[in-house]
Amino acid sequence: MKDLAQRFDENPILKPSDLRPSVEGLEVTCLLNPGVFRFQGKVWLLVRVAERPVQIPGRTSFPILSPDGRLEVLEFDSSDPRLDLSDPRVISFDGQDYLTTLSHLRLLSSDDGIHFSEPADSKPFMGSGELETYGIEDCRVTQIGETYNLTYTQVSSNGVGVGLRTTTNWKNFDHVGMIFPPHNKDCAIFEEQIGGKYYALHRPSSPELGGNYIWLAESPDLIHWGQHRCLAHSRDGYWDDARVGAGAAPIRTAQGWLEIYHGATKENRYCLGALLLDLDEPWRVLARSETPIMEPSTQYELEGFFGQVIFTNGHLVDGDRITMYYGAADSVICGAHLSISSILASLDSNLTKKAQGAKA
Ligand code: MAN
Repeated sequence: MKDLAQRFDENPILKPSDLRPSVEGLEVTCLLNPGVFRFQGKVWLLVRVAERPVQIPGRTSFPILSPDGRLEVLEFDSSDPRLDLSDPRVISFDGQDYLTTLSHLRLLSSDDGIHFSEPADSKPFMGSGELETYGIEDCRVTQIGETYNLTYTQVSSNGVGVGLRTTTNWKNFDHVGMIFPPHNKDCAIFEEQIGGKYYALHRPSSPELGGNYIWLAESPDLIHWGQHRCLAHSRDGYWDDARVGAGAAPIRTAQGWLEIYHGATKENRYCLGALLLDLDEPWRVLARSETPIMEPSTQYELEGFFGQVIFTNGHLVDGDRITMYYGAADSVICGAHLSISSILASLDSNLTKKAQGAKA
């Protein structure tokens, strides 16, 4: 099937050199996976900014935060046999895992949705407390009424979980805390209640028995989540055979909730596909992409800090048109337009069993 995305001619729209480091001594290494929302007539991106010290040959260094917010730099001899640098995103030293970069979130705004800049008075969102010492990542922004709900990945030596912060004015924030404990990420809250309950997609991992699957949870208050149900497995022999995870909030269509999700192969090739969920019973998967709706193909998607990656967790919807923002090759921010009706037409709805990932 052909790729359905119309990429912006201006791509990449943001690259690391466009932003200042958050503190002197660090470099902005990558820009990734923005949350997206409208506020006060502008389009806003909540971009993940990954930083580390400028690397000195023969040394490997990376920052972490102390629970009280101080920046510390850990440094190792790159030839130390206890060091495993096989994945550019993760460092393993003597059995202890770290990230090679420390991520925070930064707000950028735009009048046209293409040219973004950082308002002079805006402050970076840093990790805080003992659950965010390795940073915060990949924030989904779901507006419900006046409140913007920010669900993001909290990383620390305690594990990887989902945090919630809320705001109505983007100046004052309520740090609600961790809503899905480790190991969990890729949490997208629905923009409206269904049958009086809030719903969220999330992605726990159970590597020994099970896998990296998309789940659905419900809540009376956006804080306490239960009634967990597994919606979509990774699928052997498919483009999403190793892991799947939700993108941004599902889009309400006449046919059902349309969710754009990422799927990765065992070789870490990240593509996008879609799930269609029943409007009233969102735990019922009606259809799923047999083949990707968007796959890495341009030079900026194929090559970078971690190549062959398209990862989205933010979009805007105007009628049939989705303006989607995404991280390419874990390096730069890009945009693309997609048509809801074309995605729906591409889904195979005779696949309910396979859609849920049931083994044939
Ligand atoms: C994980 C996440 C994302 C990242 C992809 C690809 O799913 O950490 O932030 O973009 O991997 O590296």
